[in-house]
Amino acid sequence: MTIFKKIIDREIPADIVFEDDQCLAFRDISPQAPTHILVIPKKEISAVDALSEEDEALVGHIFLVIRKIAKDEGLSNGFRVVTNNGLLAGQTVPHLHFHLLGGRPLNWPPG
Ligand code: DGP
Repeated sequence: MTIFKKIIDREIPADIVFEDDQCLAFRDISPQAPTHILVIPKKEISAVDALSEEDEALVGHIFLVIRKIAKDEGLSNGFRVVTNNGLLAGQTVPHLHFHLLGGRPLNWPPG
């Protein structure tokens, strides 16, 4: 069981900003920008490369939730959505998550 599943199950606390039947959003414990929120499916999917066709609507739903949270956070001037997949990308928690980053200029390319 990952730490994110424990957050979903309320076994460990998190600063939750949004929840519905399919997903949960909470502030990252180690924020890299003034707004740094993780949006995760409640379904235990380890990473992008573990997605299957049945997850298509779920991922679309998560992006609409990201859009809503970005609005709520006042990120009208821009924001970034990042998903790390696997070792070389630096994924540390094997539960699919989308980083929503904003509130400062974001450099490109990323590291
Ligand atoms: P990644 O490197 O893409 O796997 O990002 C994992 C993120 O999860 C990282 O930015 C830190 C965050 N994180 C890890 N453990 C916790 C936790 O217990 N609570 C919260 N809120 N965030 C966590």
